This record gives sequence, C-alpha cells and structure tokens, in this order.
Amino acid sequence: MGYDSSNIFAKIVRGEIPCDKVYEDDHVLAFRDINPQTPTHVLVIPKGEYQSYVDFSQQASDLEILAFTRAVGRIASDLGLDEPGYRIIANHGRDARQEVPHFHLHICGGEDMGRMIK
Ligand code: IU
Repeated sequence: MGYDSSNIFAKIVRGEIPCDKVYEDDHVLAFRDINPQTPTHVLVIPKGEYQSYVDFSQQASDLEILAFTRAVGRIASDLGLDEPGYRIIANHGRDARQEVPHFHLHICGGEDMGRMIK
C-alpha cells in the first residue's frame, strides 16, 4: 500500500491544518501532540511522504535522514529534556497502533515514565 497523502500529518505539512509548532526547517516539522501522554509530548516528522520508519530509512535521501536525525536531538535539548531525560518512540503498523500513516517520532518527557513503553 502506498503513501496516502490525505492523512492528517500530510495536511499539517501542507499548511492546510494548523499545529502547535516547536520546530521547522526545510526537511523537518515538529509540533506538540494534540493528546499528550506525558507533560512534554512532541511529534517530529519528515516533510517528505513516508508512511513508516522503514520507508523513511530506506527511501529518504541522506540529507533528509541527516536533517531529521539531528533535529530530533536538538528539539529534545531545546525542550529542556536532556536532564532528566526523555523517550523516543516510533510506532510501526497495527500491533504498535500506528494511527497516522506518516512516519513520526514521539518525544516524551517531563515525568518518570518507568521502564515500560507508554
Ligand atoms: P501513532 O504513533 O500514529 O499512534 O501516534 C499518532 C499521534 O498523533 C497520537 O499521539 C495523536 O494524539 C497525535 N495526533 C495529533 O497530534 N494531532 C492530530 O490531529 C491527530 C493525532 I488525528
């Protein structure tokens, strides 16, 4: 199944739907999750059309991957999460309950999350 450009994050990237933006560059957009699971909960997405982690990691250009990877750490730092720490999560597919079919990382922090994945 191919990428469905009608998904909500595609609309956010195109500026058709607003978001609570925390970071943007040519390749990356980050915004606060509408239903935060932790005191700080930010989603980081590539602007390119990738449904999943594997699509992104296999199909994106080196520049996109570098920009994305660097942005994630920088965003977490800018959110003040380096200490006492944060969790990065990517849900892939049904069992992980990926809801939005545009690759995204969750940055979660601001409380002790225990050892289990939220
Ligand atoms: P998931 O990894 O696909 O399961 O996570 C999707 C997230 O997108 C989830 O945490 C939602 O709260 C979040 N979200 C959002 O921030 N804004 C939206 O308009 C929609 C979902 I729909």
